[in-house]
Amino acid sequence: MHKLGHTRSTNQRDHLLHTPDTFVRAALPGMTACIAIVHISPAGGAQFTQYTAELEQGGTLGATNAQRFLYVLDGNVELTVEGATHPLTPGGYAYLPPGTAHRLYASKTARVAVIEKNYVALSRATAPTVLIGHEGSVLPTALMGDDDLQVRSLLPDNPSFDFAVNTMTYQPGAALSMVEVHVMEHGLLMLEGGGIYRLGDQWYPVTAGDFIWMGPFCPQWFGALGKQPAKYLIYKDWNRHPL
Ligand code: UGY
Ligand code: MN
Repeated sequence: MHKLGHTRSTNQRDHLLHTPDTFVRAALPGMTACIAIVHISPAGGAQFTQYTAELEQGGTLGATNAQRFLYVLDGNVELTVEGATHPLTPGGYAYLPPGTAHRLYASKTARVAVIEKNYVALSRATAPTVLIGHEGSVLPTALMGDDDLQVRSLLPDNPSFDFAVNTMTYQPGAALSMVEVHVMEHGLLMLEGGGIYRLGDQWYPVTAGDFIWMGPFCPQWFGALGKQPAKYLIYKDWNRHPL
């Protein structure tokens, strides 16, 4: 049905709300039976790239020279790396250091959140090694003592990583305790539920399936609405000096 030019999507200097009605799909180099929805990239003002890869059964992702983080949203994939093949189900994730040879193959139709970032080295730390995990085995911590707001850090607390990826789960009515303004940027995919996101000077209703980019210093706040928990996957650059 025609929406007469209306959408919740908006592209502002310091934030982007990208809603499914505006997604445009295109294959990226090296993809087979796979298509990408690029949510944000350096062309949009970010220092990283995030896309959703939609794979048909038998589909594969292309290669990259950057670091790559994968989080399975739906379906089943197999990740072959360093001579072993790892089946990944929804909630399964992987971190691949820059230039790691690997193959992501969809054993069933699948959707995968993909984050790519050029690695910023530290003089006394080498790039991290391959990591494969499942969100279900990551212990949550309560954000600032609020048991209704649980954070799961999918990557280890280790300065060799130059980014972090977490999931955050809000019980209905839970909210960030403050408006955050910080140097890190975020890529955020709403996985479940919804609520109101403050970005800059605007308040946006958001729901599962939406993507948000927050640039450095973008004022941000979220409150969960509805009768089910709201949950999102959130990227941030991390562990590096701002200069
Ligand atoms: O990690 C964070 O900065 C997180 N609390 N931000 C957010 O949820 N918008
Ligand atoms: Mn934040």
